[in-house]
Amino acid sequence: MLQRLFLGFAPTSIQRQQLLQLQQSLAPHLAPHAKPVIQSNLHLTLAFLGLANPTQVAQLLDGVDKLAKPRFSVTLDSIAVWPKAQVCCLKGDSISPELALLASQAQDLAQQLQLHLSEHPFRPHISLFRKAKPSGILASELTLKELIQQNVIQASMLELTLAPEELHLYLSASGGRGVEYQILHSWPLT
Ligand code: 3AM
Repeated sequence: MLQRLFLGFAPTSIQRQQLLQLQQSLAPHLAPHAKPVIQSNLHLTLAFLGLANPTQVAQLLDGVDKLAKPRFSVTLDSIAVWPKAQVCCLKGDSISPELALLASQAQDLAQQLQLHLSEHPFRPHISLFRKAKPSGILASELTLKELIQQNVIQASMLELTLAPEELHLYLSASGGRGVEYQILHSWPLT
């Protein structure tokens, strides 16, 4: 059986609430067909791995066990709509050496195991809406600060900093309620 997998990090429950508020503030500025990511699915992808067979899953678990998994923090402070992916996301531009190491190791492991290889360099982001198209005020990338100045979002949120304690292996499963992400395995960051 093949499983659709990715490695990523989870926001805290307080951050999920903040992200929900952000979605609510941004929704009126996106076309109606843009679909908010459900709260339980909000995450930051380290590496999308695609479909893995049981042997690859076993090798992946073993491979991630052996990686250096340093703690890091990443600050997300702008909103972008990526036209090709049709995603509206909260993103950051600054990547610490620890996060860069995690991302490059994940890509190396994906390559070794013949899993999906990303065509883009790692871009830290949390997807907020799918099927989103750039338009209106969201036609170009704006910082949260600029969105506050333009009264699009509340003044309470200038940025979001994730400092995860764990790296998760997620299963992306399609069911009656749409796509749901399930944590299959977690590793502490040290
Ligand atoms: O929500 P984000 O962007 O963090 O976009 C998908 C999502 O990432 C991405 O993997 C995460 C979990 O589904 N994804 C899905 N299919 C993909 C593909 N073919 C993909 N990324 C790259 N190529």
